[in-house]
Amino acid sequence: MEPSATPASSPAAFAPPSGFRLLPGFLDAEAQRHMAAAILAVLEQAPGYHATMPKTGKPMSVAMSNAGRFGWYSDREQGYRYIERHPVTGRPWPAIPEPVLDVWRAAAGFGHEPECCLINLYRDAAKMGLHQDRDEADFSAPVVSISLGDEALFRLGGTTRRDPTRSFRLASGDVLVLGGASRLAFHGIDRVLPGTSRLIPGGGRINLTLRRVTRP
Ligand code: MD6
Ligand code: FE
Repeated sequence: MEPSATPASSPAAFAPPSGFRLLPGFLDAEAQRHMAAAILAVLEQAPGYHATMPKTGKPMSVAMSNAGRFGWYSDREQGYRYIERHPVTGRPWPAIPEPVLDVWRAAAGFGHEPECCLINLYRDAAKMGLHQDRDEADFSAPVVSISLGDEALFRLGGTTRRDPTRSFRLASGDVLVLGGASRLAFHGIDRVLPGTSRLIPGGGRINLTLRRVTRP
């Protein structure tokens, strides 16, 4: 796919790193409803929390939770890491719902199951700064992401922070794969477009990112 143009001030041509795949409309409306219900059930067991930035302790605007053996977490003292229990309830994370595993099996092209499903919940003006996913032990497995609910402006760059970036819309049901060279591409969410979907009760957007954490 060809990402749409960014502001004309963009200093250099943008080419998505290889291994980047956008699968628009991967989930139909019924599959989206089914998956949203499964994720809301996970959130009942493992409520969203606001992780805090390493060193500064500034809370992230996105609420997070996890399913799977490992959950991604961050706080001021110990920074970004994976933990095996919910930071507030102390319970192990719920299992990754089967329909979510099915997306990984179909899209990842990797012969081992994911170990983490990070749930990002965007309400109101929540956004996510440009980052790399690099807290995992092995970058040979891709990261597979699933978007549910309101549309978002996703920004994708290269493997250094200075590389040119492009933004494009992610809609409910879209699946994105960062594999190969794009596995370590910088990316973030500039903003969510409120009212573009009715999938999530109370509005907003849920993004699921599926990863391997350990080496198989
Ligand atoms: C989001 N996504 O879509 C944030 N990371 O809300 C990510 O941070 C992400 O979509 C790695 C691979 C795919 C992603
Ligand atoms: Fe990410």
